[in-house]
Parts: sequence; structure tokens; C-alpha cells
Amino acid sequence: MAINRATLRQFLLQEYRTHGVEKDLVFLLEDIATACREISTLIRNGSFLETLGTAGSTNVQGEAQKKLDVIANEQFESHIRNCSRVAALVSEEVDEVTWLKDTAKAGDYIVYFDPLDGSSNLNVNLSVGSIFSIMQLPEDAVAGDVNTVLRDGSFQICSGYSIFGPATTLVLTLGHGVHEFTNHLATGEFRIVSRNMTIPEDCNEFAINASRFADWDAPVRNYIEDCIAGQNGPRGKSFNMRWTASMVVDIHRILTRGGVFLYPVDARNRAEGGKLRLMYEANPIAFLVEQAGGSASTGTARILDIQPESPHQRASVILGSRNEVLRIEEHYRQED
Ligand code: P6P
Repeated sequence: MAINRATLRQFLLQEYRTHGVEKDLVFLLEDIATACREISTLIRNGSFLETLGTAGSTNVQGEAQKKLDVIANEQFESHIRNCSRVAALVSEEVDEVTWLKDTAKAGDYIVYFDPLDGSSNLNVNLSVGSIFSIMQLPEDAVAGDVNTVLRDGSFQICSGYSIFGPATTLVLTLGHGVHEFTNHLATGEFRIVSRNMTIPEDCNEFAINASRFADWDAPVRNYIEDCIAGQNGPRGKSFNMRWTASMVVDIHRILTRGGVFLYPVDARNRAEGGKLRLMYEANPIAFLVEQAGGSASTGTARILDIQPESPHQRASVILGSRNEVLRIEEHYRQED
């Protein structure tokens, strides 16, 4: 017998009643969920819609865009525009900030998003996802001024991701725990499958692109070598490694069973400030990880405390099981 699972709307209205979540945010999140559901369908039918290839363009990151990168961006933007409270959009796929209002009084939400993360996995049928983060503008915000959207991650009122995998899932936080929803194909609704996801403080699994070993700074190399040394090494236990090349998938595993994810600044990406982008990858994931009892660090500072200087800036990302992140931060302190 099917278990009666609350729909996303029932959950969000409960958050409205118990935590005073604004109804405009409820409707915005429903629109974002619809965008995710549509992107999921477009990916599954990609072979027949001939949308799995490259778009022939590059994004602000200088990366070749996939057709679905562009389509996913259009889906996010068109659905988010339904919400009259949204003043600005910051998308990985668009260089400029998109302003929807002339004054902050007319709208006070900012939505940052990576519409399709891990899209290099698309044409090999591996899971990809979307990441979003929502902040509120300050009272004195000036619409049209890029500095208005440069708020540190502690100002997020909501963040989440969707994974387009064997199931289409939606994981979000409104500052009161992390909750997971699965798209119910028969009804098209997102229904809750787990509440208050919690990351175990300890783990025996790390996620890192090990091909960059030669570029790592000493703290990262020392930490990973200790893990790989196994039972007879300084950790006294063996470790497993996972790397999916899709951040949301690695993070979902960590939220589900623990682990630590590392994409640090290294010799190869130091000039750009790292690989992952702060506003729509590191910040939203850091908010989720902290809400689930984990830690999110650059190795030397809390990610959510970083004061952004540009909408597409990158950051060093080390996050997951609290005691592992603390251990890595200790390696950084030893190098000081
Ligand atoms: P690499 C995807 O391009 C991404 O931004 C993250 O989703 C993922 O964790 C990382 O980059 C993969 O990087 O070096 O394995 O290609």
C-alpha cells in the first residue's frame, strides 16, 4: 500500500503556519519545482528532442554550453518570473545580473541558480542537477546596482537542489532543517520522502577529483594520503572514494550517509580562485550542509561568511561530516 506522503505544497504551507515562511516564497518554490520537473522531462527525452549536444556558445565561465544548459536556464527564468517578489536573477549561464524590477521596493527576492550542474554527464546518461539559492534584498537596496546582489551566504532564506537521476528529487532548506522530496510520476507532484536529513559527524568516504593530486596544496594532499593509508595509517580505518563529476549527486550522498566533498583551490585553478562558484554552487550547498549538522569551509574560513566581490566568483569548497572538515582545517592551520 502506498504510504501517504505530504506534497511539496502541504509541506510549504505547514512551514508558512509554523515558521512564518512568506506565501510569496511558497509560490516561488512551487514554480522552481515545476521548472525542475520540466527540465527533468526534457533531459529524459533529450535523445529524441536532439537537445543533448552542444549549443555552439560559451557561458561567462568560458565553458562550452550544452543545449540543455541554455534550455534549463530558460526554464528557470520563465518560471521564476511568475513571482512578483523577485527583483533580480543571477544565473551561471548569464554574465549580467537580470533585473526584473526598477526599485527594490517593487521586489525583494534575489534568486541565484546553476540551472544545469554537471552537464558534462548528460550525453553519457549520468545524473545531473539544478542548484538554487534565494536571498532577500535589504530595505535600502538599489535596483540595478550589482553590489546589491553581493550578499554573503548567511543572508540566504532558502536554498536547494534537484537531481535528475533514476528519480527526480528536490532537496531544500528554509532554515529549519533539510527535507527531501521525490517526484511522483503518476501525479507529477513532489512528495516528501525524508525530513531533517542529518550528516553523521564522522565518515569513511571522501569525494575529490584525485586526478588533480599533483596540483593539491599540502593540507589536502596530507589529508587524502592519511585517508588512503587505511587501517595501518594515521586514521586507523579504511576509506572509500566516490566522484561523480556532478556536485549535487556527491552532496546528496553525503546528506544521506555522510562523507566529505573537496574541490579546493589548487595550483591549477588558483588564478581563478578555484573551480566552483560561490553564489550559486558553494553558498546554497553550504547552507544545506550546515542545516544538516555538517560543516562548510574553504579550509581556512566558513563559506557562508565569504563577502562576495563579483556575481560569478569562485571559492575553495570543503564540506560534509563535521569532524572530517575540522580535521582538514587543522591540516591548513599546520601549514600556516
Ligand atoms: P571535474 C560540474 O562541472 C562541477 O561544477 C560540479 O558539479 C562537479 O563537482 C565538478 O564541477 C566536477 O569537476 O574537475 O571533475 O570536471
